[in-house]
Amino acid sequence: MFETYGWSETLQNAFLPHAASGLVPGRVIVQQRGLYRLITPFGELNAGLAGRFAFTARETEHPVAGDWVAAAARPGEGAATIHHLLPRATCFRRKAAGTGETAQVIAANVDLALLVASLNADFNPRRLERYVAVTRESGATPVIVLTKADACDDPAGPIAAAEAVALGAEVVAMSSLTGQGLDTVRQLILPGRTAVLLGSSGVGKSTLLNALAGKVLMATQAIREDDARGRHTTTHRELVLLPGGGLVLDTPGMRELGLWDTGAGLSATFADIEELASRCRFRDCSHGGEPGCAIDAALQDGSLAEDRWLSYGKLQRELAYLDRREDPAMQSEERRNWVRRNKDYRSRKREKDRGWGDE
Ligand SMILES: Nc1nc2c(ncn2[C@@H]2O[C@H](COP(=O)(O)OP(=O)(O)OP(=O)(O)O)[C@@H](O)[C@H]2O)c(=O)[nH]1
Ligand SMILES: [Mg+2]
Ligand SMILES: [Zn+2]
Repeated sequence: MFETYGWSETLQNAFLPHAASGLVPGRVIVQQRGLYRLITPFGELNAGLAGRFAFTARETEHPVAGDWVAAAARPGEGAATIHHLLPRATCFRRKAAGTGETAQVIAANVDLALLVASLNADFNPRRLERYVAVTRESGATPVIVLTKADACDDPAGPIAAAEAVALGAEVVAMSSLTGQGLDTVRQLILPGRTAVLLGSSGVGKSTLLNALAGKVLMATQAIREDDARGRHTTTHRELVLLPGGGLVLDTPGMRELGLWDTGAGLSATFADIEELASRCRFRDCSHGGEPGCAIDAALQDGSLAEDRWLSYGKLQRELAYLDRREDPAMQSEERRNWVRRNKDYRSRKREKDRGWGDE
């Protein structure tokens, strides 16, 4: 039973020193504030952090759903105490809500990120694009899941819009109601592999999990009628073992993942723009009206969508902002340049006043 939760040889090796001190391995399947539920060789145990661990570990090293830990088990009491975090294979991080000063770890050891958006409302390709970037950075594989196909008269438009920002990520249109596309999603979640559901409240993440599980494990709730937004029904993160052997982590809806140092992810998501930029006549082209600028040319002939270019600039600015906060010494010249170029572009476009916010 325990092995089916994704235990591997790498983890076994990392765990060896802890085995010597009498601890057992466990995976965090539920995380609700400071309380954890672990799956261990003794079955499920409720757990808290050992005082010393809570005191010395950095915030980002506190266990989250999906993490593997070394714990002292008290099976008689159905309880355990977490002493160590095992190394993470992948890690989803975002800026903490509000301040943007500290990273918040959302989920760990995730192989596949199901980036969920609803086809009938609140469809925002720009947000999907950022989710794809964050996912690539985390080390997990992004898949765009478009839900509520049954409630959409003309899914072709949104599907094409999603494909345009997916850059290689698979796009699945599905319905948990009719079962359309459900098998496609199911087949992506291989035995022993972990998928996380990410997306706004009300898009149908928990409904999809229930459909995959074949029974109601998570509560779901109708979205509000006045503004078609979700109600934040799911309030904790929970990892569920599917009948087919795959694992799915349900999460509370979030409006924005935010960004946390997506250097590599960003390049993958905007490979086309970076390829274009490499064709500008001048190596240090600011894409601000220089002769032979490939970006300008592409914007003019329409082969590069203006939205996409602006979206790229927005991500670059977020990154530059994070760079400054994270480590002033590591500010990269390249990123500062992009900020400047984008400002140039914006001032030239100001009269059009498209509005920057995307929400
Ligand atoms: N028509 C239709 N409705 C769906 C589908 N999937 C989910 N819904 C409905 O959408 C509403 C919200 O679904 P939830 O699964 O609770 O959404 P969620 O993403 O988990 O929301 P949070 O937990 O708040 O993040 C519910 O009323 C579901 O019945 C679908 O495929 N088709
Ligand atoms: Mg939910
Ligand atoms: Zn240029």
